[in-house]
Amino acid sequence: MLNRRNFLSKSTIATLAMLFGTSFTRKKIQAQAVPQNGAKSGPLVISTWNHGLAANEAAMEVILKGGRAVDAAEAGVKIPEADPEITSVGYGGLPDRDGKVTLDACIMDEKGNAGSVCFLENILHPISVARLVMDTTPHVMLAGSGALQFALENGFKKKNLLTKEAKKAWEEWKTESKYQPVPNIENHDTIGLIAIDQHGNISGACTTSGMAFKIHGRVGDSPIIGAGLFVDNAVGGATATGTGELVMRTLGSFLVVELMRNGYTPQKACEEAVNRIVKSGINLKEHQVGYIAVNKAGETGAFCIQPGFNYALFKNGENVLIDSGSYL
Ligand code: SD4
Repeated sequence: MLNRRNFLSKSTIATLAMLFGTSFTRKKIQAQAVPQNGAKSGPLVISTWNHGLAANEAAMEVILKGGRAVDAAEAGVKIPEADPEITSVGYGGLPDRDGKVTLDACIMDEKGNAGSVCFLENILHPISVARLVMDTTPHVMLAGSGALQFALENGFKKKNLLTKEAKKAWEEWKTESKYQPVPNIENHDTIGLIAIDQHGNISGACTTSGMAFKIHGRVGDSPIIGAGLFVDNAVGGATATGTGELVMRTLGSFLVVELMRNGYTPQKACEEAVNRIVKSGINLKEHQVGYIAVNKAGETGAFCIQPGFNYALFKNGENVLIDSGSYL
């Protein structure tokens, strides 16, 4: 299970590698991370939590090969989706209260196209199913058994996503069966990632196994376009993590992008989106919500309700983990 020590060791390794320039990839990246093709900013990848470091690496690799931001975003979030140690995304994710791992994911490209799946079971890469919904159907969102049927028809294979460790955690939870969201632990670790490619185009992806031990059938903010993720190539992109219900009620990522459209910096826009939640009068101590955002100029921002949220930023050849500012 992912814990604070893992958080530290992964980020420390990344930071050391960066400082001493031992990574060939990073040297190559440093040389190329400048605006090209008339873009307003250099390539950039920003994503939630410490697992964003590895996701950013995979995404930047795609960008530096000349790939589109949408391909980068998909490739990036596939890393935590496949990692069994990450108990809040894809394989290894903590199940719902019935012991089923159910997945939510969405993706948006630079043309405003969007694809999404929710309440999907037994598929290793829900983000790639969301991508296929976007690219090959007239729809935006497929749910549950319909999403699974669509995936299988398109060559995805069924996989049991419930690892031994996640099953054990569920069995322990069942002894009390008490649902109490706790901020900044494994049940609030969605990966949301926004990428800007060498052409200055912006795209994003968001994927999660959602709240641990949720009611079977519960869908969070992550697959909802405008809640868990929103991108407008003329303005910027934003993505959310945390208690999905609070993000859905305020359509948080759309709000952040609209605020940026109206002149807010990414930082101020994230702060205002958190303020909307704060003003609703919820018990702040019981919840975490974090936003990250980037605008067309490559300026970034992040804000959350309470300390503990961090994000990975790959910019100017450096991939670093940064602590977000918080309301509390
Ligand atoms: C959800 N927002 O399903 C997701 C959970 C999350 O980090 O963010 N985990 O509500």
